[in-house]
Amino acid sequence: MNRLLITGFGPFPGVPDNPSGRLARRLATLPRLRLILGHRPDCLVLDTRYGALETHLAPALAREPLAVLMIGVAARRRRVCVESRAVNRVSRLFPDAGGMVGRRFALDPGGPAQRWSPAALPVRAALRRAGLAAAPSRDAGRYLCNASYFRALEKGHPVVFLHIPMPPRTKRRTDGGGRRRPVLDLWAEAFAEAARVLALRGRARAESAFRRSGDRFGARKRVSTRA
Ligand code: PCA
Repeated sequence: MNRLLITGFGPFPGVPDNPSGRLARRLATLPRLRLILGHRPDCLVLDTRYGALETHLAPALAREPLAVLMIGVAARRRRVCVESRAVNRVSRLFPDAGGMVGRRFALDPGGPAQRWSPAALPVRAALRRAGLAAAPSRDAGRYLCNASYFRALEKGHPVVFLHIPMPPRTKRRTDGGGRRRPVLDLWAEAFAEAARVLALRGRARAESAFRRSGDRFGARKRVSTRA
């Protein structure tokens, strides 16, 4: 059975402890999410290196996940942001965790200028239902988050990228029931609702692909009975 894939990132220059990797792991092991999905999602914490897109992200995408929920940190944002597009551009200024910068200005010189995620809108609605006032964004930057999103959107899987701010220093916030909770826990719970919505879209996509392949099979069968 195809599973949901959750990704986060490891450290990079200026961010020695990346909360997105921790949040991805926390979300992937959330018992409630396993219950909602009916399976334990896969989790991939990527090295923040351009090379990791080829060596780690591409093979995970080739295993045909049901859907992909991607998480990265954007230290200057104040709210969780739902990214609706990735652009075919890469920074040549900011080195990755291995000291490399983008070699060209385009991620894929033959590719489209941008890729949109149709799932961004329903995912933002899901986060809001879960009590998280996430903001929309059309700018995932020109660094690894944008590059990984551009790659993941290529094959038409339901994919959404969520940028999180740096968790506040106090690290605790009051939840709906008035309890003080670590911010990452609150985000993980809201992200579970986003994961549910993505997985539903993934199942609908898989079912329609299955139906289309059944139609083709039926058509072949009709031809061969007549012959
Ligand atoms: N944030 C960076 C890359 C890894 C991460 O967590 C970005 O916004 O591109």
